[in-house]
Amino acid sequence: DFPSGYAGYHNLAELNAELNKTVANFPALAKLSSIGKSHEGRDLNVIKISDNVGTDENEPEVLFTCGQHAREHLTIEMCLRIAQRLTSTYASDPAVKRYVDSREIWLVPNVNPDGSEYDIASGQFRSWRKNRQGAGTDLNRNWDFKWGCCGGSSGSTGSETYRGPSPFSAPETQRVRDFVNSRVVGGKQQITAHIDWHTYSELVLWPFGYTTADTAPGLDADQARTFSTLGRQMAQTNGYTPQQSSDLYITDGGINDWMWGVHKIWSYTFEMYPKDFWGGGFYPRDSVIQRETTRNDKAVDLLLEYADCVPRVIGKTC
Ligand code: 0X9
Ligand code: CA
Ligand code: CA
Ligand code: ZN
Repeated sequence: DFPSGYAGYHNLAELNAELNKTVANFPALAKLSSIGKSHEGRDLNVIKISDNVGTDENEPEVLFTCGQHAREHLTIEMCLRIAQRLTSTYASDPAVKRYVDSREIWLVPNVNPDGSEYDIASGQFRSWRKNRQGAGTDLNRNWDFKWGCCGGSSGSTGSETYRGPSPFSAPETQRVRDFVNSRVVGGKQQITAHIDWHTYSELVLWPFGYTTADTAPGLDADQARTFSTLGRQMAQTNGYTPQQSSDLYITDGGINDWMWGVHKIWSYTFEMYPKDFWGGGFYPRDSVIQRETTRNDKAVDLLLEYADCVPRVIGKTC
């Protein structure tokens, strides 16, 4: 389990207990289900939050994914906060009520449960990043858009950025892929916006990651301007640094490139607290959880606000 100083973090059983509690307390707003199993057979849970949660309504859908990287435990707390805030403040916060009533919000609070449990199993952090299939695959290099194209991943099994033997070789990326594909209804992808949560560096990142070019086939100048305008607005609310993800470094097979390249979902990566290694790196103390998750409330609200038509942020209509 988590070492001392970290007991405020939720291990997988504790996370699931909290999600179950949320659903029990707000059955009209929250619904929990499994999108399938991890490599080691753990459930990959998704929680949906909306009014009339049992009905697939014609509302823009928004996705949040957490924990692709095992050691980035603060991101699990971020998804948990989003689920808890959108339900527990629904009755008291008119803005939250407006978002929950007019959007369908999906959270996959732990995309890599095998990895995160392995990271804490000995009682001392193992600094584990990948899933637990063989020597481990970096899930954020395993997505099938420009997979392995551009030197932004590794073909060596032992590497921290091992892309896997083939695109979607990891059951975890397969299951999230299938879920997102299942949200194409009547030929139209229902999910319009997405944040994939990571740590650390305090960054807001957007596609493409495979190329440093600002525009590319499937990403025109208006779309690039839309990504950067909303990215900068969100960064203004939390003090993170906004940039195209490839300005940090090239990645290929990443989740944002697939979400945008294949589904035209406005997909961001947030790299949370701390800014640097000296703030605790991947393992900041549990005392920062409340502050550093709350810090992103306004950015989350902005994404929900624009989810009906993200290009509205640059004055365009949909
Ligand atoms: O390398 C990653 O997958 C992400 N950083 S992390 O330290 N959490 O591993 C960043 C992904 C964003 N994409 C690019 N930088 N191209
Ligand atoms: Ca609804
Ligand atoms: Ca719907
Ligand atoms: Zn990460």
